Amino acid sequence: MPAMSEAEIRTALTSLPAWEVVGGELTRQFRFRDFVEAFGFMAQVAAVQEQLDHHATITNTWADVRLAVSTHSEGGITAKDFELARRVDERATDAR
Ligand code: H2B
Repeated sequence: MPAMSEAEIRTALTSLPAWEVVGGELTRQFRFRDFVEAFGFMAQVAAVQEQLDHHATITNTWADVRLAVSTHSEGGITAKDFELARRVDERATDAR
């Protein structure tokens, strides 16, 4: 799964409006009602990551969760990062 070009990334981002590219990674910030909701979400993200064998950097402060993902083996953003983002968004219904 090769790294995507900037044009390919721009196109893919149109279907994931909450995500943006920061520092060469696909990123999104989530805000939940409290830490318990944030942690429950992170547990779901962990399961998705294991299913896909693809892992984001997860940063948590109380009700805030930030995900940042790129494909290390390709040195860039690939379709697999976007697949993870889509699967995560399905589980973030309580986020804003
Ligand atoms: N996650 C991410 N984000 N990039 C990778 O290249 C990657 C990964 N590689 N998770 C996987 C695991 C690899 O190390 C295993 C052995 O498949």
